[in-house]
Amino acid sequence: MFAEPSDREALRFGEKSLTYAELHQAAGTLAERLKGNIRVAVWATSTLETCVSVVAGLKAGVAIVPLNPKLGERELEHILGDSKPDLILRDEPIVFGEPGTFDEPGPETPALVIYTSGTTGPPKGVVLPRRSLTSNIDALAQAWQWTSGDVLVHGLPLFHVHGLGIGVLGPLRIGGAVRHVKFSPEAIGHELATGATMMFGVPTMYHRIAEAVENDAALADQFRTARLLVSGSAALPASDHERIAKATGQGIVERYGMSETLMNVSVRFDGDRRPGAVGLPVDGVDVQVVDEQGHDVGDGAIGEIEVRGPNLFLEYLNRPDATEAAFRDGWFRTGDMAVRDPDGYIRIVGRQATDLIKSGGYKIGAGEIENVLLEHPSVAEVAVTGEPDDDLGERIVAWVVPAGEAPEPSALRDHVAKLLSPHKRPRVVRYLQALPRNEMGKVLKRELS
Ligand code: MLC
Ligand code: AMP
Repeated sequence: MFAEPSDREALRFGEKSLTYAELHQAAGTLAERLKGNIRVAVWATSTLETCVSVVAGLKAGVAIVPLNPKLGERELEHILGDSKPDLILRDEPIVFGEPGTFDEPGPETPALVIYTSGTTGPPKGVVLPRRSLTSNIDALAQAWQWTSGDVLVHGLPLFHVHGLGIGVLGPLRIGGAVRHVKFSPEAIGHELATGATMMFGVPTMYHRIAEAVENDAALADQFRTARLLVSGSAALPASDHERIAKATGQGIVERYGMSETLMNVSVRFDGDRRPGAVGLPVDGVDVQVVDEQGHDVGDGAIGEIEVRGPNLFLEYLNRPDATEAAFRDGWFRTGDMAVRDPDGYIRIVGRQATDLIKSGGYKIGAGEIENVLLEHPSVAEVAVTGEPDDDLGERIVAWVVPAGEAPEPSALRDHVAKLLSPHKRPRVVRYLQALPRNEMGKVLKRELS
């Protein structure tokens, strides 16, 4: 699964780094302790220690459940209750003992359990087997001409497939390096100017880079030196794509993925970097764009994306009902709507569910926020929607019918941040006397804008 021990640098977080030899030694030492467990949760702080714990789990054939370090109490309780980890690690001290030898577990062995929001209810645990990761990283290496000579920089969180699945495990399999930074355009630019060759980011990060490089020629030059900038997790606005290309000469490569599928579609390194398009299916992955009956809609028409291939997850943990509902005739139904151009390029145009919000690249279910807001004593009724936002893509809006005197918006924001996660907090709170409803009593969210 991982590149062999050597003196090459594998990981760097600030001042701290590990070579491949050190990584194998540290992860091997911890793996001895983890052997025999089924699932181990890791508080996914942005640290070297988190990466070593994840690699140790994978060496030992244990499934890792990464936890957002800012997880609120309600969401944490759900994830621990659902995944029942045998152990929970947090910034586990790195010990250089024996690297040990470990048999490679079978390809269907669970590797990661990633919690992701749905339209209703609490997040579901996406169980990704080892072959999803290995096949997908290998396909991306080919698509992006990604080699052991590459040094990847990013500032993504380590509890999702973007930052962890491909942003850490990618370089560690390919044999290149990853440098992790606290995100700012300047921190990324500095790394690109001092040896990093490629960057991963969500569109919010590229929006902030676009703003920064337009006003700072020296920073723009740092981005100019990159071999490859990749965007994903949400749609990259064509305007930000063009602003960055103008200021830095870099055409951003966009790719489309999901927790359940890893990366399905991408622009190739030597492909046409067309703003608004995510490119072609990666090697080994079948993609179709279908109507409601599951028939291909043909080029130029809007349909739902369905996916098939070795990249797919095994199941939603403890949710056979949800797993079954996610597939049709062996194809995984993404819920994303797209158009295929005559040359096969895919353009994502939206998603089926109005109750799923993508904010800063995080997927957030309206239902989970509504449920916790209803627990607040000052909230009588509530509906949560996503509104277009230049920076976040979408911002979370809570439409509240107060019980008595209207609460401070900050009280409601803190309530959600504390029970769920800070990124799920409403950025805007609007008060109403009543929610628009149909005769059945269902809230008409499309009328809230
Ligand atoms: C603010 N903060 C609060 C708060 N208000 N904390 C508690 N309570 C409150 N009321 C804190 C935050 O915790 C944070 O702290 C800081 O204020 C700013 O938080 P934010 O406003 O949420 O950050 P923001 O500036 O919006 O972040 C932008 C961002 C972030 C782009 C850096 O959204 C991000 O990292 N996005 C990446 C998401 C991602 O990886 N998605 C991939 C999913 S996988 P502090 O200390 O943190 O500054 C997927 C599949 C695929 O989609 O295809 O890839
Ligand atoms: P998650 O469940 O957090 O893994 O988010 C997956 C979702 O992110 C997908 O279903 C898409 O809606 C969205 N997404 C990921 N990449 C892109 C992209 N390049 N363009 C548009 N949407 C994207």
